Amino acid sequence: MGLGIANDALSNVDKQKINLNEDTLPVVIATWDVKNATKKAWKTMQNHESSLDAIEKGCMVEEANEKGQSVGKGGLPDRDGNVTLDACIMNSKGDCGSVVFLKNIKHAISLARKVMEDTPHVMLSGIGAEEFGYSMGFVKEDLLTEASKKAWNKWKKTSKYDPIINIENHDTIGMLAIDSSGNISGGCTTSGLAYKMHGRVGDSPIIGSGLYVDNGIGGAVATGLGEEVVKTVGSFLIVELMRQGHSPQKACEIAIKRIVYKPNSNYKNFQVGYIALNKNGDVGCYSIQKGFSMTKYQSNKNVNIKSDSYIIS
Ligand code: SD4
Repeated sequence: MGLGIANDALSNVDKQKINLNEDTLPVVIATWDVKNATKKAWKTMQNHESSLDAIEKGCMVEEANEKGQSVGKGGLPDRDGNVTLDACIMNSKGDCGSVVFLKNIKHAISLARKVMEDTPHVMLSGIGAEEFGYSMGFVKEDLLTEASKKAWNKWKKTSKYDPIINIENHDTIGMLAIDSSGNISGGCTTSGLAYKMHGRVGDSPIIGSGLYVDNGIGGAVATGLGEEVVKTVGSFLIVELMRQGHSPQKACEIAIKRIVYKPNSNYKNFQVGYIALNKNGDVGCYSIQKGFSMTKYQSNKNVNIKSDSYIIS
């Protein structure tokens, strides 16, 4: 692998150094079972669009899917009934954009891209992010669906904040893609943890925690209890482990163990899952609890792969 190569358009020499196998590209992977999203992303790259376009379009599929109660429209609200979204995106040049605590705009991933491309900043929050969205032509809409309102009303009977492990096997969507030019991009979008405190922001929009991409090395994304990912800067850690020569699989395993082995870690009570992709198109995934999975679209095959986990029983 070409450790430390951080370029955008790779020369043939660089391609040789990193064993880039164009026969197996493009590749897209995503957290959980999201075949419609990976299909959209892969077809976008087949259409000679960039990995960045693939990430945006792939993530948008889940943001628009009202049945998914952890992303975009239909996401479960905070404890006061507000649906607030977090998202970030990173391109192969190392640029990134992020929105946090965003209300009323469904496609948080697209707004994160606008922050990256059309502002001098990396992160916009709350009302500022929302107003920027309207100025860019995004539409205001109520993100709380009847189904999510019903779930919130039910939750209010006990009001017990207890993040659910592996919510409906389809959670925050984190996605990584490498296009046929060998350029890597990534994105992450979520409505965060259900019934969180108003204003809470998780790992998903935080570059280095929920997502990190280094075009010379690879990328990683996280899902699960964001507070625990932030404490170990999980995605950056995985990319740095790959830089040191670890495979994506091994890097994900080491990053999960970093959480598990923390003093007084109560890892048995929460889930964190990572997926990673390196410059060769090799992939990996690992989680604390059973039940996590990754979807991979490569060589015309769109498959959901069950993740190994630290806890096996
Ligand atoms: C968060 N990591 O807000 C996200 C949400 C998630 O399982 O992945 N939930 O902490």
